[in-house]
Amino acid sequence: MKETTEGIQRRAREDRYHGHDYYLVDELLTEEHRLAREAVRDWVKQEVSPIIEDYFEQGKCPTHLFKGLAEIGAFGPSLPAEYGGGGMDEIAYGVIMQELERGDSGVRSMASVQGSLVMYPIFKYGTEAQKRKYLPKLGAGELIGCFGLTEPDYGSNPGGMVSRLHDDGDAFVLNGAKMWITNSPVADVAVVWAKDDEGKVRGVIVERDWKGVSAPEIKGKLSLRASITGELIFEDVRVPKENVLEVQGLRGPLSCLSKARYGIAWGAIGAALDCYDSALRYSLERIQFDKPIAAFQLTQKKLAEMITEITKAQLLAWRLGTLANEGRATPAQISMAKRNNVHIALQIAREARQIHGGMGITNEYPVMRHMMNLETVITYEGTHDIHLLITGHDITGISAFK
Ligand code: TGC
Ligand code: FAD
Repeated sequence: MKETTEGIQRRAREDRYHGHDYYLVDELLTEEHRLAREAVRDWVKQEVSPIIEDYFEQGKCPTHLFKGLAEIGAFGPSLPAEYGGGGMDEIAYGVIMQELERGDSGVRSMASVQGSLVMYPIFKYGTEAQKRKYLPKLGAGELIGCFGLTEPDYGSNPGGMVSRLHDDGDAFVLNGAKMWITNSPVADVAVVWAKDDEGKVRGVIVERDWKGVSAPEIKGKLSLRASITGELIFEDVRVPKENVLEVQGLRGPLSCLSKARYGIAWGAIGAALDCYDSALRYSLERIQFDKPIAAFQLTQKKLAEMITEITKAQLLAWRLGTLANEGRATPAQISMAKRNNVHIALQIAREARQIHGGMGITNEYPVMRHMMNLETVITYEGTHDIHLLITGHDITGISAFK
């Protein structure tokens, strides 16, 4: 029986997502990966899908989800369990990010920042005392963290940063400002990168309630609206030396970015899958000229190209995951996957929106939200063009940044 437009609209907000696996990539996953994915998919259907459109519309971060994200093991899935992580491998980490971003890129961001940009640097470069003090609480969602690298005048070029750590005996005095910091207005701790008196980049753990720290929210975002973004302002903040991380140079923050970019390479496939899933279903249900629009060649071209790009991205992510598990994934390989997978996700979101016609611009369907979110994802953690230049540098040996 032909379904009415009203019927389609009523059912649109139900989360009827199921995964798509054209090349049977699932067979390359372990039982543990599949179990992790099912658990996160169920959680997203129960906790994220029913609320996300409203939070996005209101421009509010669903901060109540931090606890649930901790419970499903989304914070540092591949970090050791004794330090608050999930004790799983890099593919499990990727699969979890994919399911979260299937729900919303902002929710995936909540997990990426906490796990890869706050817990990871403390795990990798922290002293034992720092690890014991911060990691279990971060892993449990009892503390919220943020990562301060970008500055108002230094985005793609973080090496130019002007924030300063001045040595003052038993403490460093931190001055400067960070911009575009995910979670900063709600964070309890921040991993902050600034230059010391010798001009070397150093990382410090800063607590929100220390004197001289403020974190005003950045308003007016039309993308990633269900994620909270702010500044970090430091005015003569005394950072005890016990809160300094044991790494020097730009490779400190950039190595954390590698960890997070890897998660985004998987995550963006989730947003693409949700758009494809919605477009495929809509095209089979929507009747024009007495036929489902899926019967038209032009619609089939869009859908066929979507699943082709998704399949290629899934294989890229899986191979990257196996290399990461062996400790062989290079930063440039991660850049290639982040760039490609976010790019195809954004293209798929745009095509899916077309397939939904006018309904595609409403929040009855997830595609426009994903599309708007992906404009951030293609910019943060290194822009689309910066990742291209990283590949260019890697294959030619010549840096074209400067
Ligand atoms: P360059 O000379 O190339 O490198 C300096 C040192 O760092 C090493 N390195 C890396 N190490 C590990 N992982 C990586 N990905 C690395 N990339 C570089 C490099 O080997 C070198 O080490 P050493 O020991 O020889 O000193 O540095 P450069 O100044 O020329 O810059 C290179 C460039 C442009 C690629 C880099 O600055 C860059 O990636 N820029 C993009 C900035 C960026 O991605 N910012 C992201 C901010 S955080 C964010 O967006 C979070 S969003 C969170 C969310 O909500 O999900
Ligand atoms: P710019 O660096 O000014 O770039 C503008 C344009 O110039 C881009 O198209 C870029 O590709 C191009 N460009 C720059 N340099 C070159 C070059 N050498 N060659 C060719 N083209 C070039 N940062 C954090 O530290 N922590 C966070 O938690 C965080 N969260 C974020 C959340 C959101 C919602 C957003 C939007 C950003 C976030 N960022 C965060 C910052 C993000 O990483 C930066 O926005 C990004 O790195 C780009 O920097 P920029 O915005 O200053 O752009």
